[in-house]
Amino acid sequence: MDHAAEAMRTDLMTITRYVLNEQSRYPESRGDFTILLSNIVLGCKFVCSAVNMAGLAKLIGLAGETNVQGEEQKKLDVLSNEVFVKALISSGRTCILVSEEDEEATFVDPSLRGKYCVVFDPLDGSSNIDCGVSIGTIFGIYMVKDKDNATLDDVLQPGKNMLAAGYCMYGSSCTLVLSTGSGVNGFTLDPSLGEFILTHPDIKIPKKGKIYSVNEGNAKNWDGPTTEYVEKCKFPQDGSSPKSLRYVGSMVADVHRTLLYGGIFLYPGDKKSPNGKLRVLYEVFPMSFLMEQAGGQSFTGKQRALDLVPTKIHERSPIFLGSYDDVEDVKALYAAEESNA
Ligand code: AFP
Repeated sequence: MDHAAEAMRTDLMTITRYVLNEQSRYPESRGDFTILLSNIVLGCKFVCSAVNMAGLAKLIGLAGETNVQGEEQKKLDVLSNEVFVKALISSGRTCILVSEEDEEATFVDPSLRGKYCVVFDPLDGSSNIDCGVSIGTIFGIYMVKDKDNATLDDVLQPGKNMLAAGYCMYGSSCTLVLSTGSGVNGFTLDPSLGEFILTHPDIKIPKKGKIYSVNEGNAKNWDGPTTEYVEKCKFPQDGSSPKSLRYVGSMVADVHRTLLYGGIFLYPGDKKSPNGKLRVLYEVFPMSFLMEQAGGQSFTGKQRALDLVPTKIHERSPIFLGSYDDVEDVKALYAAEESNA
């Protein structure tokens, strides 16, 4: 028997243990972040189990149907939002919540307030639920300046001010990818234990990739640099092989693949939607934070994505993120366009 291997296999690094280890590096820490994170993890486990049941939705009445008992059931994205909002408020560690599902930010009752602001999309890619494609939850965490005088400005901050960001992907397995500002780690839910176990330590994105990921159906409205970049992916002029195209249409799945295999994910602005489709606070920022922490880059077409200062909670921005060299190529095309203007 290989005792060393056996010891590794039985020495499980759960996400809670990982965060507690991180916390012990800061003697002044009182465990607030660990408590907040365990409530986020609870929300992810709930959504994971609900998503796994989605195929049975017609039978048991999930997804806005009436179930066999004649009760109205909530749609999965609405249900997921309620679970996250309640878990976050009851943690006693949050002050402001911004959810993709809610038009207004939620200011937590002063008696339950803590120091963190959480921006999140409880179920991103929800139009994919009915066909069983991977979907996910995306979140970012800021620190409030003064919890007794919290204002929207506490969340309208550049992404570089986030303390932590992550996503949970509900796919063939349930994977939570997290960065607390010192690298990126991936944890996979072991359903028999009900625990997220560290399976992808210290994720680094390849410096250059072989895959591009974009909704090419929008190509007729793209600007010059995007059109030129995608053309170069298909017909490279430097002797390299063309890149492969992969596009799920579910940001968490497309970004997860990009993070692990390398390449670039783009949702550019176009003539119809100059700011693209994706939301700054709970899509662009958390994914950009993770990309940078994994050694990649994220660019809006004008600037580093994490430097953007949002003025509205549901603001959108074009986004190009992924392997360092691939994003560098996009930046060069935008710089060339600007110098020709
Ligand atoms: P849904 O939540 O409506 O499915 O949108 C998902 C999403 O916001 C993001 O996850 C995808 O990357 C992007 O939209 C896909 O958009 P297109 O369908 O326009 O390609």
